[in-house]
Amino acid sequence: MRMSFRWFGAQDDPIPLSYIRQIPGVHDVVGALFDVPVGEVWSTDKIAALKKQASDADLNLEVIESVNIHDDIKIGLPSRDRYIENYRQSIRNLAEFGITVICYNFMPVFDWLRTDLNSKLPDGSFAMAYNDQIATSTTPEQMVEKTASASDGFTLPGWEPERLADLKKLFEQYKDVDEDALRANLKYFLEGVIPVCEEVGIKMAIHPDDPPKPIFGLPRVVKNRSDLQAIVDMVDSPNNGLTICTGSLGENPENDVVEIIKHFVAADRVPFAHVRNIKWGQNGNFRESAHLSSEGSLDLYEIVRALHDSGFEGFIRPDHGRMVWGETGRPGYGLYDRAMGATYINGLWEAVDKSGSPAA
Ligand SMILES: [Mn+2]
Repeated sequence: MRMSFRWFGAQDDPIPLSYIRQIPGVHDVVGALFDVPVGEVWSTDKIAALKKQASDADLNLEVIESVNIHDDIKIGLPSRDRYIENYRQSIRNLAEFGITVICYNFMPVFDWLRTDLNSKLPDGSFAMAYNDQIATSTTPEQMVEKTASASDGFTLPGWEPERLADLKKLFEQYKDVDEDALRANLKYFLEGVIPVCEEVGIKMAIHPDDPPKPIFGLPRVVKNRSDLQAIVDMVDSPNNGLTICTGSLGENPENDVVEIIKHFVAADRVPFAHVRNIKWGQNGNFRESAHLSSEGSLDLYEIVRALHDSGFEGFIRPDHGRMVWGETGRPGYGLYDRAMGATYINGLWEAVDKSGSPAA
């Protein structure tokens, strides 16, 4: 297991790499090029610069999150072939610089969705929350506006204003895309990129939908165990992998995250895991919580034990954290609570490892 930490780049992240380097046990940073428009090729110059920033801070950079997928690929428009060709080139370019894992998602239009980015918890900290009733009574336009105004001036991953500028047109384009069509378009994409990944040694790792259910009438195909199974079966290759995000999958109490981990890690399909907790409410509502088992609805000990005992050899990062100790910044991505999460997960891993559990 290698513990990592997400970083949004020198221009866009208030947390310097030198701080990340000081989190015990974190030697890997998860990065991306946020200034490359979705669909364009990631140039070797820009990748080289990112890699150098990491190595200058004494951090490894092997995981990219995300190389985003152009909506034309998800919709299945003829122009997808050009975007897939660009993606293949980005994979080749990333491999040249030692990248081994690419996290991505296949959610139409919107990436993750929360209805409150700054919900106050009983201990005075702030976390992101999802209320199903609010989500279903808000229009997509209102949601974009609401999310932008609550994000403390930061662009949130997946909520890039330029991509969401013409929501009406995007929704119109998706009107005939149901789950089967979206799944077929994902398969078409994977058939295009996995052979390149096999050639250059990169593992693709699809991130689950967050929340794991359809929103605004848009289809979602990465919601549960059977969706994940369908994806690994689309192209039968260890390079066609999954990012197990315990929070995203765990938002649906029907998803048995521990069982999902055991199954797909044993099948060698999990190069990357986001490990965090979630607190269930009523009627599909939830809020994010500290990573500790006792703070949420998921048992992080069982999650880490399942990863360890199944032989997980990939990267882990703590996922969204609360805002604590007066910190401000990009919602979900402050330094302190995520650093506590990394340390907690490292502690669980060490305990499991030394307790005589089967060796990883
Ligand atoms: Mn995640």
